[in-house]
Amino acid sequence: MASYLVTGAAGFIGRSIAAALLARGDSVRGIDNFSTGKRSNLAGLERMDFIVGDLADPVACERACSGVEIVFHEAALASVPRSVADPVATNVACVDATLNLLVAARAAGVRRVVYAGSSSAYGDAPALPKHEGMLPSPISPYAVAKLAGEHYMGAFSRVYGLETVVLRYFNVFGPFQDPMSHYSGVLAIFCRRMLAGEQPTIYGDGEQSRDFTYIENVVQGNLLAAAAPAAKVSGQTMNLATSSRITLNQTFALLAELTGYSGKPAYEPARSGDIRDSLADIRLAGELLGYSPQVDFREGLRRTVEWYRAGGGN
Ligand code: UD2
Repeated sequence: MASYLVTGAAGFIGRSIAAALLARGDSVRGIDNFSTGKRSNLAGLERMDFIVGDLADPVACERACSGVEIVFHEAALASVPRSVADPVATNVACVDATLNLLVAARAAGVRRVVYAGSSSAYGDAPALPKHEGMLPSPISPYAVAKLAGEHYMGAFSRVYGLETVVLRYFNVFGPFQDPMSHYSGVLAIFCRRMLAGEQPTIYGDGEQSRDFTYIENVVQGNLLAAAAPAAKVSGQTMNLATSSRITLNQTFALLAELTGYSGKPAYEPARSGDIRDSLADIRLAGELLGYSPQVDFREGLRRTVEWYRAGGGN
């Protein structure tokens, strides 16, 4: 039986991966510094060996990697506007931390690291869908930092023979995403506000589009990436998404139906560093992992609204 480490285990995606591993009986360690993760996200994960620690500290990385075979590296400061406000903090949490983790993973004899990449790597070029053969063109400090992490994965695979797999997530949403921060993902913020009868804000004209990906699909992609033969996936980068896109205005209308919100959104100027349109080509993950999304956007949104309605995220 493999032994797994999940970084960012008290965060939205990390806790969801840890829950899936524990549910199938695997042995899981988690690490989080609670910078954006929450203690309440650890409910139900009591069997996880949990460490409070910051990956910017090499000693914490060493402790976390000891005895581990496979790492899911989800820890990050995941927000474009946060990185615009404080690029150095984003760099420390996304780049320094990733390098420290890789060094510790190699020293501990970890076999594989599966990395949470970001669709922001593609930048704002108009060509859609985005496929992995396109040249990265990050436009925000966050996108640069996540892309640097991807390149470190590639280098550790080439130079040291560590097995690495990069999964480029496209706007993940679902239960356990924090709705409280100004830096939270848009769907978490909209769900919370609209269920509370508060007006949501759309930055820009609302015609920007995203390939919103329900969390269950991302968990499935990670489990497949951990299990796939090294010859097929090591050193590879692939999109993880649903390959359908929707505008924010359309999303608002859907959420109005699901939440019963009857007001209109407020419109404010577009945020700097923001990307206009995003849509993934997911054929590579299909070929290399056998990945295909199991939950579509509407069903994912319905489940997500129900989770927040039942008090999740408070
Ligand atoms: C980027 C990445 C995503 C992930 C994420 C981590 C792209 C296309 N996507 O997501 O893969 O790495 O960063 O944070 O680069 N918005 C509003 N009102 C709000 C909040 C947001 O209108 O209250 C807008 C925002 O300006 C943007 C869209 O909603 O146009 C999505 O914003 P987001 O912060 O949820 O995610 P995004 O696309 O920056």
